[in-house]
Amino acid sequence: VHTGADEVVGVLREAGVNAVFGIPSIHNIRLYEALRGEPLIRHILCRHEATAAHMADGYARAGNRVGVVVASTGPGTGYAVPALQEAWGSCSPLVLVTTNVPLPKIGKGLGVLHEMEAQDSLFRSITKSVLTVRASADINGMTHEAIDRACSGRPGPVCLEIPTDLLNHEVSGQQTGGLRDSGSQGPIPGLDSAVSLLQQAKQPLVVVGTDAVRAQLGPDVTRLAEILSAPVIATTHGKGVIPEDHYLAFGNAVRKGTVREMASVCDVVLAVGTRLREVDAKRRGLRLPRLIHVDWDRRWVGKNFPTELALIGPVPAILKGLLDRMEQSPAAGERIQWVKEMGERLAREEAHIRDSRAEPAYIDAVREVLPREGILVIDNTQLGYWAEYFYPSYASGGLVGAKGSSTIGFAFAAAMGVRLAQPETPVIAVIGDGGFMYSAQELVTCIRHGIGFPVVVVNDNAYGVIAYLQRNAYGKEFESRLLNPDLMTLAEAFGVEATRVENPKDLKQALNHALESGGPWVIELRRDFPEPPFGRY
Ligand SMILES: Cc1ncc(C[n+]2csc(CCOP(=O)(O)OP(=O)(O)O)c2C)c(N)n1
Ligand SMILES: [Mg+2]
Repeated sequence: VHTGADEVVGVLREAGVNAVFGIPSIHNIRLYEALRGEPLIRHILCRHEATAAHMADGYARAGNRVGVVVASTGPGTGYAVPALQEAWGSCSPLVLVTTNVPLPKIGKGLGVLHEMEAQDSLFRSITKSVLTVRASADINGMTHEAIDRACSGRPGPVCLEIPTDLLNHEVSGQQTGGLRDSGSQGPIPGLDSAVSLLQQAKQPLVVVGTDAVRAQLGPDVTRLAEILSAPVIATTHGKGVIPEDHYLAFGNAVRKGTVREMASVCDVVLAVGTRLREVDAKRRGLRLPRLIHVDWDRRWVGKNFPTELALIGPVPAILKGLLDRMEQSPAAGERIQWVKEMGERLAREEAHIRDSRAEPAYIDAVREVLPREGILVIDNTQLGYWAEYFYPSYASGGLVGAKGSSTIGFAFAAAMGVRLAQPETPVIAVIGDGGFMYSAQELVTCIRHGIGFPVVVVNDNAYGVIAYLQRNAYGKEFESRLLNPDLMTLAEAFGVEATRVENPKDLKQALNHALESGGPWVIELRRDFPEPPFGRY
């Protein structure tokens, strides 16, 4: 018989989903039975729902398509919460397909197996939608709807909850679904005002972020910046939207020194494909003059920066509209001269930092072994923070981080998903000893499913950044030093190759070796990076 579970899997297949990540359970076993019969969808069997969802997140970000996590009622669903929060903050299109107790028992508090009353409320603040199926006839349409909502406009996670009995019930044939066309819209008000503001500016500046990556705005942003002779700064996720060796690319928007000064000298700012969240922009002291904010909706407009003009609607179409109307400004020559001078200043500033700090040499080792289109996946660890400032990204989405929620334990699992979505692209993950131990169990998943890439575990035997904060605030550390297992033995126990390195040269060699092997590889970098770059640079 054709059941609700078959219907879900059929819709996933139709939508082009070719991998799902999850853990089976009594409530979703009918879904697993449907997956068993579906040769076009690969199931990645995970060892925790949080890491499963991080994998799906990495897969979604790198593949620019929906990532699907399969979990089960109660604990299985609950374990996915922080990972969905990360996807939410990072605008990553995920669908969590989960279950609930049988429909007649929902909300009754009967003490049913796995029952979590108001399970849907877990996700209300960290998803675009929670779709709770309550009739078999809705399964097809709501599964389509979940994928559509996750991917349309500003992408983000969606929770699709189906009571376990409805997965087992027979459904009659195909119901209609189909993806909505979310692209067509009327004229965007404000386009002409934006053009004249930019045209008349003495010196415009462009800011890009996560949404510019998701909407693949790179080529159009670069063209617009070139027409305007406007420098481009980026939030961490936006690094590489314009390749960072382009003469208009000025790296992370929150750098002090030249970048900050530049932002304060510019008189008009075009923010496109960035929410300008506090954590990405304002928190580190970025100040913006007259601001034009191009975004999918009004949610973020004026939240952290006073906004002179908001252009709201499909961001790629608005950007095209600006490009169509924009002419080379008469001031372009002068602007280019100034931008080039600022570029030289930034290069001198960086050279000076490189001379006085140890950290950039490790970042360089990673950069040197990865091709331009390679992907670096960073966790919230000291060397990761340094990469946010000093890793030049040459490709949109070339630097993937857990900046949506600033969780730890993301990078290793997310890199697995990245690798599956882009099997031809070299991938490196960098994670701390703290973060790695949230996810090390997935080493076995790498072996089981043949997922190979190097993971650099920066081992300072500490929740290092917390120790740094404690030293700064109280002059003393407390409960931030860690006792770790031997990482070589740990990797070996999982059947994964491992190397220990202590300097940039050996790191580079180990990375090259691991990338050539194509297999999973734990590279333990034994090094204490005692401070993040934020305070100083
Ligand atoms: C899930 C979660 N728990 C706790 C934190 C707080 N936190 C932020 S960084 C950090 C330390 C991370 O240690 P490690 O991964 O070893 O990186 P290091 O700072 O030592 O470089 C902690 C505990 C967090 N961000 N996310
Ligand atoms: Mg550490």
